[in-house]
Amino acid sequence: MREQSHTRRRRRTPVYLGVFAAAAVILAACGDAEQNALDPAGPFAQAPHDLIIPVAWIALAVFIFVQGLIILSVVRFRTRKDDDGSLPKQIHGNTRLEVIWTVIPAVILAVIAVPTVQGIFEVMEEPEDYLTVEVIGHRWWFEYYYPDYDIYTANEFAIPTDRPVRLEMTAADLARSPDLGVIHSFWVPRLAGKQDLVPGQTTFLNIQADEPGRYLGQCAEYCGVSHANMRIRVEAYEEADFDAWVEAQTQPAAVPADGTVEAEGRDLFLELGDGRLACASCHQVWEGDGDRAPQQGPDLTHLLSREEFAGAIHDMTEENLREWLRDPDSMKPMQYEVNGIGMPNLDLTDDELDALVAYMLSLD
Ligand code: HEC
Ligand SMILES: [Cu+2]
Repeated sequence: MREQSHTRRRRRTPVYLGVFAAAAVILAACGDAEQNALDPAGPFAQAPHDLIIPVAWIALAVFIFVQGLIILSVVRFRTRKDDDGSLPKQIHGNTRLEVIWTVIPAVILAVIAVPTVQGIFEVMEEPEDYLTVEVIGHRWWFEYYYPDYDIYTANEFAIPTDRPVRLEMTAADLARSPDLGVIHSFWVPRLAGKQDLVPGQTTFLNIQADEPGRYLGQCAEYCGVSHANMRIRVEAYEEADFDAWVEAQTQPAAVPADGTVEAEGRDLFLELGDGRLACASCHQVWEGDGDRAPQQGPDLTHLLSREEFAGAIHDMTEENLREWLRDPDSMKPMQYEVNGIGMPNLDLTDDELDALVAYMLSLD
């Protein structure tokens, strides 16, 4: 009997070793991550962080205590050579023990609940002197609107350092696009916790960065085929640099001079012909007339001011833009033909591609 269990255990050991090795490799990837909630960069990320750490220590103490007891009993009550094979003393229920192991965790949880609930209210509160940025979750990209400056942008957005920014968030619904309204979640771990974007509702999230720099995040609520291709980039600038960014973004797009290939691209952008949807029916390039307005696709007025496109998954290079216009689905699965979501393949000819890419590259 004992022999048998011994051989079985020996044969299984390599499997466990494999699992541990895999876990070690996967966990090693967690080091040096840019999306690291354990490396808060502002007060709204600091508050939850200051709770996570003591709670983790308490959890570690409980873990060591419980595992210690398990190891102790395994060693202390193991089968010995002189064992006569009889069953150990059978115990069914022990009221005192059960009360103890119910009351202690209940007390720990009750104590942790006090600063947790307090902290939730604190980070949700409307801060003083904040900047408002409206966030709309689309499949599969984030749109940003600054009501104070009438700026639209996508994927990447700028904030001033040392000033709270209050995000007023919702998700696109049928009123805005054929998006069919799904829930997304905004998560930039170094700036704040997660908050859902819900169609037809407004949710709020405060973020703030103490130091200038780039803070990365992504959609954290499964929202369809390109959920994993829906990233967030926050550029935090010192006040003067932020003002310069605002100044640049509020400028209308330059209209290319007549007779240039860029001007040809602009004509195609407004009117593609052959019954194809115009780019301008989904995208805006604001040239200074009237108000800017939300569209089905990202605002392209200052496309080149962003370093990445399509949910911030591709570098803003000529080759990438060309491939995007030639066959968007090859760059990011959207299945426009199936559900009308995302960017369609417009069967552009090589000449049309040349002109449109030149025009896109002029939108700085
Ligand atoms: C039916 C609507 C629609 C049409 C027509 C359309 N697009 Fe798009 N486009 C989109 C959507 C939606 C996205 C965002 C896709 C994503 O990132 O998930 C997009 C993304 C883009 C981007 C990347 C923008 C960024 O910052 O991420 C560029 C550039 C672009 N389109 C250019 C064009 C051009 C040029 C045309 C015309 C040849 C065109 N689009 C036609 C809907 C459209
Ligand atoms: Cu999403």
